[in-house]
Amino acid sequence: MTLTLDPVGSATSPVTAPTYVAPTAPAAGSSRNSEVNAWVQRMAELTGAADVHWCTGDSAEWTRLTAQLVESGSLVRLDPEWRPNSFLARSDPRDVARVEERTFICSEREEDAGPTNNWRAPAEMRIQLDTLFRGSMRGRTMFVVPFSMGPIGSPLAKLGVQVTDSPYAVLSMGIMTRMGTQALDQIGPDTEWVPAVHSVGYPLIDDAGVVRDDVRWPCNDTKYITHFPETREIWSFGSGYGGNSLLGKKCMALRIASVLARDEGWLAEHMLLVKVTSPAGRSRVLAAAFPSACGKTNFAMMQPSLPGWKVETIGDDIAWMRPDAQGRLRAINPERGFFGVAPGTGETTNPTAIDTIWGNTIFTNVALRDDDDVWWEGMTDVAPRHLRDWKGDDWHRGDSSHAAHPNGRFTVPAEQCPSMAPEWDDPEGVVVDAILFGGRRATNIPLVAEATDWAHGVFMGATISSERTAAAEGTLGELRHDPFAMLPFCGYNMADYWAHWLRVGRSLAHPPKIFQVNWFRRGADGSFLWPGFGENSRVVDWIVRRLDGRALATWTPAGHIPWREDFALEGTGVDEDIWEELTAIDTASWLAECDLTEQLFDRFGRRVPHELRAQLASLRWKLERSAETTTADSAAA
Ligand code: GTP
Ligand code: SPV
Ligand code: MN
Repeated sequence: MTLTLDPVGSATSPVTAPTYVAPTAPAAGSSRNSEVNAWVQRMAELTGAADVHWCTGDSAEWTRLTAQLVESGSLVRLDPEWRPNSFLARSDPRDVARVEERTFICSEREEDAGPTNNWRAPAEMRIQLDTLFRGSMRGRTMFVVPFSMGPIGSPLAKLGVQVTDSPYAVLSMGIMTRMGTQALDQIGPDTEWVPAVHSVGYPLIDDAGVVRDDVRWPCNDTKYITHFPETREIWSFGSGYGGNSLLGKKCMALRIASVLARDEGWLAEHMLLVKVTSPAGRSRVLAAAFPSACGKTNFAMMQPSLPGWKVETIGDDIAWMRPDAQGRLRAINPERGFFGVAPGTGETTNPTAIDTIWGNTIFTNVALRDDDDVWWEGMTDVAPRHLRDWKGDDWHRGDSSHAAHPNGRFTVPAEQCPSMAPEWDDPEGVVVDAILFGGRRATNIPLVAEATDWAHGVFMGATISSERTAAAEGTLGELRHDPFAMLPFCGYNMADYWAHWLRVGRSLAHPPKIFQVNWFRRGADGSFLWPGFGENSRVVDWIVRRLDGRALATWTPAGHIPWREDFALEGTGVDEDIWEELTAIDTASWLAECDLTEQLFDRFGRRVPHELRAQLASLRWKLERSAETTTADSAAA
């Protein structure tokens, strides 16, 4: 096969130096687990890496790697007074987001991947991967990155080892996971661990021994993000960006973990986790699934506008939830940092994130100010007069192009977030009281609705639709089904996943209540009807009072929505007319949506749980029979 040797940046002319010598085998024995050592050795041989470095995750390693990357031009050191120990990375413009079209689930049987995943036969993919990875790290260091998803030693945590030729991925994994010696020490001779192989696919020496210089952001036009659910392996080739390369995140903590969770009776979810405390001092934990770039980080760090409320952060992207001995759902955040969307993050929308990223942060694909700090759209109301944009080009205020890429991100340790709940790294996790499902919907979906029971809640999750964002390659704004916000992240057949959710619900003596929310409904003029952000605390207030049996609701075919007089609207500027628009359930468009749901279900054929077919039938029946009926009921249901 031929690698696409397609350089970016300037200094790329290859120099002929036929001095390539096969690397010597790495020192074995760095892990107590002999399989880890043997695998590392095999990967070094396969990739032809020049040397192997076992990462410790300590600060000396960070200092050395960042200095090397600054030296080579891959990172820009930000002004140490404004932004201490912080760096800007600019990616290849062709490598800026997850690549769903290039993401594969390689289960033995195609139907186990299901119609919403790309599938390849494992044997066929292995041949492909062998070709791609053979020699892919020539001239480079292969880093061995042991990591724990979840607090070290937690009964809910899982271990993995990533090998990678990207020092940027090493640094990012060091922020996003418990990485290095502490994780490696957890892997004993019989411990389960997930092998994760990553190469940017830009060797510095080709098959003929010709040497070439490195480039600022090495990657390859050929990309494969592949998962083997049966053997629990990850292989990722060609991209250095985000979820494509930080393999602990989407690949391990969602795609592989969802399979482990199915087999072991728990849930691996694309959800934020927050602890909310009412003015009366009672705390509750909410988990919420919103699709990529639809407000999880914002919600997780919310500064409530409602007096007396407190929101504390536990996680902003992934939750692992497991039934406990008391029949409650217990959750941990398996990550230890945030990989947050930068554009739109500002003093008014997310002041907590702004406080969090004071230093020790890697910024990717945002703009650089003349004083060596960062900027992006939405950080301040007025842009600086002059910037270097995310590609490194001159940018002037008023230019029509984006200064920051819409999927530009910050990578920062969770410990720096001032709103972290003390329980955020509790190895035992926290008990979840409510689950929210949301999407980016201009129409139809009300501000908030409560499911009548678990099965109805699962139906709400299964039927999430959302407008596409810049978090993945694809058509922006296009409305698509994104069940449970897991469309790109479920490692097996989505219909089986729905059945698993129903099963877990049945196993819980105290299941969380389920709600659907939508901050993104728009009026006739196209503007958002709901102010969002800190004002979402009003929805939290209603939800928590529902949990306590202290809030009034109106029955609709779509679930129970707030009784307006019992919803804290004062001060939002939302008047009665806007409220009507925000909460309207339009029969005709809901019936049309039922047809789309049926089409979605039909893609899965007989694997769709009958409970969900029954929910759809019941929804249609309710819409047809009782469109205009509204009755107040009390919460005590
Ligand atoms: P991933 O990290 O990609 O999984 O996404 P996320 O869900 O954490 O995304 P994030 O919180 O960074 O979402 C960012 C986008 O949502 C920005 O465009 C925000 O302006 C927008 N957003 C967040 N909360 C609200 C809200 O309450 N109302 C409105 N209108 N927009 C919001
Ligand atoms: C998402 O797209 O949902 C993310 C960013 O959280 S990435 O890690 O790149 O997948
Ligand atoms: Mn995400």
